[in-house]
Amino acid sequence: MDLEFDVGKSLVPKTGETISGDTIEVYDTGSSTTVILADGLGSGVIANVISSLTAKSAVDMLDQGIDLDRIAEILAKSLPDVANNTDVGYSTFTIVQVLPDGTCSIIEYNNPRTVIVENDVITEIPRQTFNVSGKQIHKCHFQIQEGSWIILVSDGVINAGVGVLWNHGWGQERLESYISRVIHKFNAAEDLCRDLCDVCQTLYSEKISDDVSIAAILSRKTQV
Ligand SMILES: [Mn+2]
Repeated sequence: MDLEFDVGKSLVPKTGETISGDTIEVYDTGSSTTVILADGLGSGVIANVISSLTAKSAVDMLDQGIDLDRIAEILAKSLPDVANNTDVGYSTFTIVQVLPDGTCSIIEYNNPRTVIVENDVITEIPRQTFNVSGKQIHKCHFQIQEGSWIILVSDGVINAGVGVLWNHGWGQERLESYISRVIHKFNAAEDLCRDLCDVCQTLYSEKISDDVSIAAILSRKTQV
């Protein structure tokens, strides 16, 4: 069965900033769709430059035909260690690639866990962890079907409501249980991204303390 992918994205900068420090890039070749979400350390222009560089170099490498594992390795090697460099050129990233035959690959480096939804139910796919230049890279590889969702979020989503509603913010579990409650209402990726951003803004009580960004992929059967 051939699948096609509806991709949406939504970014809301930290309150007081005009530009998000997160970057989402979508790269579509017709034979694969890749979404990259990078979160640059800090906020505003400097964070944006760093996350753009990370996401755009991933796109450049895809364009050159370099495979995902190698791209993750190159990115991880080129990024500084956050523990040693407090403000220089650090970015996290998530890369999700889907193919028309349903093959899905996820690579995560220091971003929140990508949410996978199949038949409107959150699915846990175990990740394998690899060490690249002292950095922990998480990977998984699995098959999706028609109607599956893959949702990438920055930590600004997980932190929504921090110190206001909850000590540690919305959190991965509450985010996932929210998604599992509402996902059946959505049939466009953009609409889900916008809804999640709206919830984050509400949880932050309109004072967003970290860039919020969400990308979603919805698989559909190819219309013949
Ligand atoms: Mn962040």
